[in-house]
Amino acid sequence: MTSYTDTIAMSASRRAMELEYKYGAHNYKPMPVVLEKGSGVHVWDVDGKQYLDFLSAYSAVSQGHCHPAIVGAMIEQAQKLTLTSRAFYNDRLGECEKFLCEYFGYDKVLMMNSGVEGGETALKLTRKWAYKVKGIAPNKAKTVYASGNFWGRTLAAISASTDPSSTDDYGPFLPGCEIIPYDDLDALENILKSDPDIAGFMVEPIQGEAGVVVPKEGYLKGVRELCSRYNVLFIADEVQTGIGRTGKRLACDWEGVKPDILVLGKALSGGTMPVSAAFADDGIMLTIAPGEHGSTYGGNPLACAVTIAALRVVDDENLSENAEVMGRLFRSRMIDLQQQCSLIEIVRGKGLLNAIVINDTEESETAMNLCYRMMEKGLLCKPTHGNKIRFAPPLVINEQQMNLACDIISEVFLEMNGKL
Ligand code: IF1
Repeated sequence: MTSYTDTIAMSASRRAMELEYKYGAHNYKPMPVVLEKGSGVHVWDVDGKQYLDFLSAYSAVSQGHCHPAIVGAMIEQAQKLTLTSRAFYNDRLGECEKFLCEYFGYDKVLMMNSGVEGGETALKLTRKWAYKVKGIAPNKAKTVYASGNFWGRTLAAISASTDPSSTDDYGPFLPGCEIIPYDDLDALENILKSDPDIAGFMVEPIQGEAGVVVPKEGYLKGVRELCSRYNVLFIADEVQTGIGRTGKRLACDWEGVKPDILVLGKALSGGTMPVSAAFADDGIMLTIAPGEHGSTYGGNPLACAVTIAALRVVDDENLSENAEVMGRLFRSRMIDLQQQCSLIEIVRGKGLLNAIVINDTEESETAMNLCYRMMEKGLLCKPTHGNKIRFAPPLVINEQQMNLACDIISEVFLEMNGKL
């Protein structure tokens, strides 16, 4: 018998889902949970049930939900000045650009909004550099990408995609995109050696959407060396791997390489509002002249205030170091679980960007069923590409919370294992 309060709560959940279904585009199929509150590593649904958030909005909420220092900075700035456009100067953008350039070690930064706009900015910078510096013939510049890449949903981004769910029925595509296998330095050298029109190689230091694919040790060093040797820009898409997620400030820091163009997004604003950025030194960044690129909201005062606060939290709370320690705890617990559970094929990741590859086909429902069971037990995560489950909690997670999460994951996997 459903109690009165259950009926009300259920109607609140059902109402939210039905409204989205009736009035919203059907471009997502969310897990059946309706969230209304978040704090730190936790979120609560409309029934008041608490969950450990192990998706962190795909690594955007790295500082934890509604971090008081970030929200405080947002409220303070929101009561002063939120948007001026770039038609005029304001007192926050220059300060933020200085902070960002010193923090990440570049001459200049171009601030945008969504992560894909950061990628588009990197691609446009690469084109400008190709024609104005490298001397490639007009409209002949090409950019190389790795198969399995994901850098957003715009037509330029999907023109580089090898995933039919991103590309089907969206043609025609942008020309000038070349695809090589990920984590394959021979393939990269072959294409750079054979085609003088290559201007850039855009790559994720760890492929997130592809299922947290970690390349071999030395891959990033090899990319850096080959791009330098063949005068091609190394563009690192760190929208998902950046800002402490893999246990270092940037995933590229694990191999001590500096990309020519760095793209950041997501956690740059601590999950409060869309803020992205493309970083480059003057020889590349100054190829774009006034009026040749921009965005209404790019680098707005509110975004600047939030960005500085969000990055200060990463440093003040040692979130990169915590990601490294908590990530090792997670993978060690999952590898122990793997000894008792044939469902687990691979445990992989770096820092707090991890995934479990399920011992089943990509088409099977096993991964999704595991996620539903974990949701019932208070942990939110979601499969990527069928049989991989990504686990990416906020970097503020502590040992007690991580062990509780691993207990839930172990319970569900062992129960499901017994049933298969
Ligand atoms: C969705 C995926 C993750 C990204 C990398 C650029 C962007 C993303 C490495 C673009 C965005 C998001 C998009 C979001 C789900 C999520 C995602 F599943 F789509 F692929 F994280 F893996 N570079 N990733 O991961 O940033 O424009 O979205 O701000 O589209 O549902 P954005």
